[in-house]
Amino acid sequence: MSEQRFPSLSHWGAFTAVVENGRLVRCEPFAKDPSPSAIIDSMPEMVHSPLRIKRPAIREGWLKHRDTTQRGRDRYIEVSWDEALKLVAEELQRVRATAGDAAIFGGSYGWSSAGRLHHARTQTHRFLNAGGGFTSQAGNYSWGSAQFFLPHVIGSYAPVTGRVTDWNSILDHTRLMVAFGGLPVRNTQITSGGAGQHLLPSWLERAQQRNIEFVVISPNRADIPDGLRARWIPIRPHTDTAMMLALMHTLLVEGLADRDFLTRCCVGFEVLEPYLLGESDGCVKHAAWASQLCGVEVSTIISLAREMAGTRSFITCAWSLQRAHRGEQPYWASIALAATLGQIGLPGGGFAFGHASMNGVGNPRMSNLPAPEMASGRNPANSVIPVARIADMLLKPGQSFQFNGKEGVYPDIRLVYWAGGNPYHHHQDLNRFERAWQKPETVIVHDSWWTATVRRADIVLPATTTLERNDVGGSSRDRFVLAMHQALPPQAQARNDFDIYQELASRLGFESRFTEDKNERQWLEQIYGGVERAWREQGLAMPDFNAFWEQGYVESPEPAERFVLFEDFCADPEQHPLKTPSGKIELFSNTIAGFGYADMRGHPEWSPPQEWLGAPQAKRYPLHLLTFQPPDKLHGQFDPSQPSRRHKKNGRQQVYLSAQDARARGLKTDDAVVLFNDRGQCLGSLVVSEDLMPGTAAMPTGAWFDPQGETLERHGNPNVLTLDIPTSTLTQGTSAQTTLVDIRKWEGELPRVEVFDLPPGVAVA
Ligand SMILES: Nc1nc2c(c(=O)[nH]1)N[C@H]1C(S)=C(S)[C@@H](COP(=O)(O)OP(=O)(O)OC[C@H]3O[C@@H](n4cnc5c(=O)[nH]c(N)nc54)[C@H](O)[C@@H]3O)O[C@H]1N2
Ligand SMILES: Nc1nc2c(c(=O)[nH]1)N[C@H]1C(S)=C(S)[C@@H](COP(=O)(O)OP(=O)(O)OC[C@H]3O[C@@H](n4cnc5c(=O)[nH]c(N)nc54)[C@H](O)[C@@H]3O)O[C@H]1N2
Ligand SMILES: [Mo]
Repeated sequence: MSEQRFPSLSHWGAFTAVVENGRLVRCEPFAKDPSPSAIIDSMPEMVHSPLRIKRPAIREGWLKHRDTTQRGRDRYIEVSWDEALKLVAEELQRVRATAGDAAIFGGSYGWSSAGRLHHARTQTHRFLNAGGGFTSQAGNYSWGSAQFFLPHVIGSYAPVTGRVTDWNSILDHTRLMVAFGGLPVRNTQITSGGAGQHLLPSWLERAQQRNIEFVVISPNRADIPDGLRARWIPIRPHTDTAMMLALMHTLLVEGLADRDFLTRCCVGFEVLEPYLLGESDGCVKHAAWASQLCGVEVSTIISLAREMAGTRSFITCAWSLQRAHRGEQPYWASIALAATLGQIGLPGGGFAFGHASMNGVGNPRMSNLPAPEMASGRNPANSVIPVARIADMLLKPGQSFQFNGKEGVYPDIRLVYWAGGNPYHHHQDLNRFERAWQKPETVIVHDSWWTATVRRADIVLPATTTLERNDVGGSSRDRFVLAMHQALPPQAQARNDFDIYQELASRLGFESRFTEDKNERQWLEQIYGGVERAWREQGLAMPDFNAFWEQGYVESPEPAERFVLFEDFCADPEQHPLKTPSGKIELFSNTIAGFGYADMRGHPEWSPPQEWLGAPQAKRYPLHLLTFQPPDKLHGQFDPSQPSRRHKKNGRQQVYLSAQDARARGLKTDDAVVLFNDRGQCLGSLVVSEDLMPGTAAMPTGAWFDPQGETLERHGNPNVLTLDIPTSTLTQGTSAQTTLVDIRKWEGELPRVEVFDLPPGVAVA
């Protein structure tokens, strides 16, 4: 058969799927993408992987006697779709009838697909909503702390979603870009919903041509992308707040603070100022004070403050800074620092978040153009937990919790339903999570591959991949809407999540409520129609659905105007107030202070996180482990593929350590090592790095969880080590970056990694 070509899209970019004889043979990057991601090259291998789930399967212990303790250790029995769906329908009915709708946990957090119709999490919510409701999850692991925190300070969380001063404004006006957490281009391969273009490399190249200075403040010099001339200021993890406070202190005592801006556009500086000067707590936040904490030279802090005040400077903070215990503080402090500099609202000045956390941040794009969207409906059960509190919820039913000024109660979960996410990838302290995962009576998972979460489900349903169905995708950070043509028939017995839910809804008597009597094509037309209408209202010529589908994409023009965050507000705060209680930037928040939480005052402050290099535990575990995003894949997706395996040695995930720390432990590159703390141990393969600040270790996330016995993880999944506590009482985000460990050489034979074998009972063909 001759070659067939289909336009498609993933979170790592748009591409053409090339199919020969019913097999995906390669993915060619979208012609308009100047820097496509190599992750597309893993797709042929993964779509046809032996680790695909081929048939529905039921865990034996659960099937025979409703066991909940052997998840992850049991055999599977492959069954027909009819039998599997019958069990799922019965379980849903039973739990709703006996324990109530909120006893079903369907938060189903995770990245699913770029296509918006077949986005598994959305369909899970739609289905569970239509059936009576469920317990859901609020926020995300990405920037979930900022999401609930920033509205108190700046009236919105839009700047953390990517709606920040655009790169054109930076190119023309910024002279100095200060990046806390750096600009790791590897992360900008990805954007949620998928993009037509990857642009950060070209923005950085142009910035370089214009001699914009870059300062990267990070424990890891590898956060400076290849080819970028940048000054590296190594900093101890989690101490950015101290450095920011000292930068502010310097501005203040040297008469460089913009007092006009602080009074015109902010409230609360009268409380922050005495704190900086040490008048309110007896501790002056000068550079020498900060230097002790953050490890940055006094003179470096002072000269950076002067430099920032002396030129048009722009501050950006990686999302990782808020994925940490007290992660709100560096964000609040960076806003306060930018306010003290008085350049917020000026072209190329002020602050932003996540310039290299995701593709498209600061990408110029016309406002008011929605990306394709699919609604999930209303949840009648009205039960929600903060996303990262899942283990607490399962372990402590009935216990109350605080969240953003309100009290909630953890529901008693009997059934967990997950499609499109991988909690054994994303959650912290996985040994604790293993205990929590035994609590529910029934766990149902749809996925395409036998991931660690699937291996801990009672009922496993095989889902199609993106290439096996039609869809529409796109991101609010990108100018393209992209058609996703079905390139392959469903593999083995896989079904679309939508079709699985339709069939279940039919068995449960609410099919029309779920489908709204629309098939795939009608839904795609509706999703596209939403975009089409909004774009036309902005005066854009939009093709109709058929023409769009034929062409494969539509592209909105580059905006004529530059976007500068808070330009209107800063020009006239009375006319264009922020949506904060005061209408201004809140450097002191009465709302936050009014919550009375012990772990958060009303203004940005240095307050040590539970684990960091200055904590008492650092005597036992003297390395701060940073778990960065994997360069060769998205989270745990495609971990079995060759490109991902190439970043492992002896099958173990690589872990980076400074030469000094490696020497002190007698370790060298390629040594098998074990990382450990009181929560667990995982194996890794050592890489001695010239880039890491002593006292830190770095390991990417993404290795499929593969435990042996009670605490050893064989493969290199750092989430057996991470701390499962909230960022704060206020936002309850994940503290994934807050982790102390030590590392030693692994003695003896390396256990085999087994997570890439099919589980017992599952047939190969
Ligand atoms: N230590 C540490 N942990 C972290 C982080 C960190 O920085 N450090 N980062 C956190 C962050 S920011 C995030 S966003 C999370 C990510 O966590 P997740 O989003 O849960 O991770 P993924 O591996 O992307 O999981 C998505 C799953 O959906 C499946 N899937 C994809 N498409 C479909 C589909 O169409 N149907 C079905 N049924 N399934 C599908 C994939 O196969 C995959 O198993 O991890 C978090 N965890
Ligand atoms: N290739 C690839 N790209 C991805 C993803 C992926 O899985 N793969 N995931 C995507 C997702 S869902 C998200 S949310 C984003 C996340 O985007 P980020 O949160 O920005 O990504 P990270 O890699 O966790 O962190 C960026 C850098 O911050 C530095 N850092 C960590 N802690 C500190 C600190 O306390 N202080 C300072 N100054 N620096 C610190 C680390 O050295 C790290 O390399 O990435 C997205 N991009
Ligand atoms: Mo994320």
